[in-house]
Amino acid sequence: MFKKIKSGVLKMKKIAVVMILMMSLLVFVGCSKEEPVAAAKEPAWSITVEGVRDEAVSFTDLDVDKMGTVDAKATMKKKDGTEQEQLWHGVSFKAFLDYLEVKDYNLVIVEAADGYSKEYTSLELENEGCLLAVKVDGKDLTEEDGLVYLVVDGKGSNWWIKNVSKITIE
Ligand SMILES: Nc1nc2c(c(=O)[nH]1)N[C@H]1C(S)=C(S)[C@@H](COP(=O)(O)O)O[C@H]1N2
Ligand SMILES: [Mo]
Repeated sequence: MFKKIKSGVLKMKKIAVVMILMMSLLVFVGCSKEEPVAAAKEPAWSITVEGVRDEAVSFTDLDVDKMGTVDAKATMKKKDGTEQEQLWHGVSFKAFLDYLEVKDYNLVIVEAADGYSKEYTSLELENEGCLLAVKVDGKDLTEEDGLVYLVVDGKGSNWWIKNVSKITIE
């Protein structure tokens, strides 16, 4: 009689354990099914980065989403001698270099989709006012503005690059 009750309790315990295992398996399968959907999100823009790995790597808005972004006031010296101050939002160039684990370099070449390009030194780029920007004065940059914009505080307009498409680190 005692034995029967005891084995009944054991049986229920076994069933409970099996049910918990099955439920966790279902949850696990459910989660792993959803992950590839999230990973398939298409980037809005992409920058080819050369000189950091053996092969070129892509840096996109999805990377920016994973990083800490900042706001910075930056002044552009215009051709007519006036200055324009705006509030830019994006990742600092220093944060971009850290993200890609770049330690030593001599020169950075930043190139735009239209072929415009310029060379920079660490002095120009590792300044708080140097960003890869995605917003200006609270507004998302449009395709016309150039979706990702190299902001170089205090420099002339020719230093600022719209639609950055390639960064080469030497
Ligand atoms: N992608 C891209 N960025 C660029 C240029 C360019 O030709 N292509 N010209 C540069 C120069 S020389 C100037 S003076 C400014 C002009 O900026 P604006 O078109 O907003 O006046 O953009 C700078 N950034
Ligand atoms: Mo210019």
